[in-house]
Amino acid sequence: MASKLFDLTGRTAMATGASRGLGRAMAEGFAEAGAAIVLNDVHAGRLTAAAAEMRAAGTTVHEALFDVTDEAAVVAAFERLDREGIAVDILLNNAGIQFRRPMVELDTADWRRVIETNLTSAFVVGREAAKRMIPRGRGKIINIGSLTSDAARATVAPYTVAKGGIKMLTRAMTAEWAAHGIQANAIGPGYMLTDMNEALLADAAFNAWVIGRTPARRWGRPDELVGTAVFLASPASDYVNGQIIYVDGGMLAVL
Ligand code: GCO
Repeated sequence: MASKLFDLTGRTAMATGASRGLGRAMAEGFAEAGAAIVLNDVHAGRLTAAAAEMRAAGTTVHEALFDVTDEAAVVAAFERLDREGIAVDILLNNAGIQFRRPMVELDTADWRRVIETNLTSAFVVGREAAKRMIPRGRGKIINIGSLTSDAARATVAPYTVAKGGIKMLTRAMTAEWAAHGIQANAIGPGYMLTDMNEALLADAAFNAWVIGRTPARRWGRPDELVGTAVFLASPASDYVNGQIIYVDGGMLAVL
């Protein structure tokens, strides 16, 4: 019984910004559960290398090189998948950037860039995926939020606002698409050991703060998101809609 609940055999999952880090770990988790992968990144070299590594591990990988902030490129990528007969059953909206700067020193252009990459892209890619999921009467959309979907930290305002928007976009997707058999949910990772957080990890004071503020007393590993991601991508979550699940070592649960 359990094996069927979490089985992704026969399904295809698109993961954006997934040649490395959290997205790569979750894409590999989907593959482990049986899914074929449409692997997206904006960096050609990273995408090619990641696809080769995943194929070497036995995964069916379709490479999808596009910038999630380029609407025309997103639309063209889905039209290409249509032509190739590749249906996206599961969408992992993972692509995102971080930009740390106090608001009084923040250029509006940098604000816009973070909002576009971390939030607007999830709408655009989600819309293109949903257009194709609705006629099929089923689909899974997993948006990657953050602790900052619910709590703010100084110097990361555009990221915080975008990730708060991800939580509400997930609910907006639910409002419009749940009746069509699409389950849209989000994952809020805690402080994870990724390239994006390299500068934080190297900062002894910040590192001490994370360890002290996290009940689990440690940073999370990218692979620790896989169980939640596979759950939200699988039949096990067919009646779960509009939720954000924090995988954060308990940080948001305590003062
Ligand atoms: C930061 C970090 C965070 C984490 C993550 C926490 O600068 O505080 O980059 O944003 O990456 O989003 O959930």
